[in-house]
Amino acid sequence: MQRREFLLGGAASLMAQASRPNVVLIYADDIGYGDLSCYGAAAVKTPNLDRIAKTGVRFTDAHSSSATCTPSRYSMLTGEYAWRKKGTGVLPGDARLILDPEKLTWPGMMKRAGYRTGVVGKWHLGLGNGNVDWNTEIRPGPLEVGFDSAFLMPATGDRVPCVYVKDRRVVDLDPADPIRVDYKKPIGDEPTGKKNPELLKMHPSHGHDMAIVNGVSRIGYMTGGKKALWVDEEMAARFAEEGEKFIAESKQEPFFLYLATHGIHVPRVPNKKFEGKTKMGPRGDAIAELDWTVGQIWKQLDRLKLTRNTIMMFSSDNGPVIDDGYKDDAVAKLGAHKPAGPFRGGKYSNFEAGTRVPLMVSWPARIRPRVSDALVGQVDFLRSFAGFAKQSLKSGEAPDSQDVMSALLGESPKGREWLVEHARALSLRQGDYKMIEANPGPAIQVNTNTETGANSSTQLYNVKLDIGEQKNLAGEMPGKVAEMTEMLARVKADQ
Ligand code: NG6
Ligand code: CA
Repeated sequence: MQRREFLLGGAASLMAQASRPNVVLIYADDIGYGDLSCYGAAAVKTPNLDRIAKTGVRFTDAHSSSATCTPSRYSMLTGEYAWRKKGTGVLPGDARLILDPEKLTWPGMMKRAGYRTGVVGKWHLGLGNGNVDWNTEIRPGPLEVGFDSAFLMPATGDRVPCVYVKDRRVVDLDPADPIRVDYKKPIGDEPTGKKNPELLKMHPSHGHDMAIVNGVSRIGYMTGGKKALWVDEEMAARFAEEGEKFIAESKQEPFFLYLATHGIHVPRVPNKKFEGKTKMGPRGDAIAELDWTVGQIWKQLDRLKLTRNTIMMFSSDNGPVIDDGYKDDAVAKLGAHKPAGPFRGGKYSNFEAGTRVPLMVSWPARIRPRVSDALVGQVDFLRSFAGFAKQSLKSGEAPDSQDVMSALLGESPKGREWLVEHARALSLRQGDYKMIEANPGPAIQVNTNTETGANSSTQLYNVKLDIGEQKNLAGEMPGKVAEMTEMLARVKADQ
C-alpha cells in the first residue's frame, strides 16, 4: 500500500487524495425519511445533518435493504440481500457472528484498497461462534471481517449485554465480576423489569421486561460486569469520541469509518443536555442528540483539515417507529411531526416508509450540491466504492450490489432500474411501480401501530403518482403484476 507520507507535497499527493478520499458513513438507527430538517421536519432542527445535504447530494429514493436492523446491516456490509440467507433476522445479543470471515465485505474491500477501516457503535451482527464468553477474547468479530479497529455496542441498546466491546474485549471488565448472559431464563434472583417495576426510570410498553440496567429493563438476562455497564445517557458522547479518536489516529492514510449510532433506537435516553431541545420528548431530543454527534465528527474533520477530501455519508438502517416498546411519550408528544414524511408504513413494514430513508453524500472536493431522485440501495455501497477504488470483485462477490457511484456523486440522475425491499415479505420496485408480494397477516402490528403492508393478495402501486401507496392497482393492471411477479421470481432464483 502506498501511504500518503511518501507522497507529501507536490501534485502526486493531490492526485492520491482525489482518488482516495476518506469515507465516513454515519449510520443512524430507526431514523425516518421525515425526521431531519433537510427532509422537511420542522419540529426538530438538524443543522449538522443538513450540512451534508447542503454541500452534497440529498437522495429522495434511497433505501435500506430491509425494514429492520440486522438484515439491513448484513446487506450493506456484504452486498448480498440478507433475505437470501437464513438467520439474518433481528438477532439476540448472544447470537453468533453472521458475517462470513471468508467472504468479501465492504470494509474488507476498502482495506484491500489501502484504507484504514474502523467501526464504532451499534454492531448487531453477532459475535463469536455461537457460545460467546464475554469474559475472554471474543472472536470472530469485526476484526475478522475487514475492520482494523472496533468499538462496539454488541447488539442494540435494548438488548443485553449492556457493555462496550473494544476490538476483542469487553471494556472495563473486572475479572472478579464475570458477565453472564441468558436469553431464555432469568439468572439467579436478579431483579427484572417484570418483577421489580419500582426500580425502573423508564417502563416498557411491550416486551423489554427482563434485566434491569441503569434503571431501564431490557431484552435478555444478564448478571455481573457491573463496572463495565454502559450509561445510556453517555453513549452518544462515547461513540462520538471514539469516532473522533479513530479519525485522528488515521489521518495520515485514507480511512473508512463506519459510525453506527444508537440514536434514535429505544430506549431513548438522550443526555440531559438535549432534554427539552424539542417538544417531542425523548424521541425528538434523541434526534437533536444525533445531530450533535454528526456535528462532533464535522468538527474533528474541520480541525484536522480533512473535510475537503472526505466523503461524508449519512443514512438509516430502517424507517421510523414511534412506540417501539417503552413508555417514552413518543406517541403522545408527536404533534404534527411526520417521521415517515409522505410515505406509508414505517419500521417493520413493506410499505415504502419501511426502507425509504434519508441518504446524503457530500465530498467538497468533487460533489456539487443537488437533490437526486435516483433509485439507490445501501446494498450498492460495496460495488460502488469498489469500482471507485479500482478493486475488481470476483464472481459471486457482492451479488446484489450494483455500481451506482455516479449517482452517489450526483454526476448521474440514474441509479438502479429496480430494487428489492424486504420486511415481512418482499417488494419489488421497478420504474414507477412497486409490487408487494402476497403476504397474509395483520394489517396493523398492534404494539407499534405500524401498517405492515400485509395482504393476502399481491399489491401494486404507482409510487410516483401515488407516493402514499393508497391506490392498489393490482386489479386494473394484471399484466404489470404478472411481469413484476416473474421478475421477482428471477431475482430470488439468481445466484
Ligand atoms: C423488536 C423489539 C424492538 C426492537 C427491534 C429491533 C420487542 C417487543 N421489540 O423485537 O424494541 O429492539 O426488535 O430493532 O422486543 S432493530 O432496529 O434493531 O431492528
Ligand atoms: Ca433499526
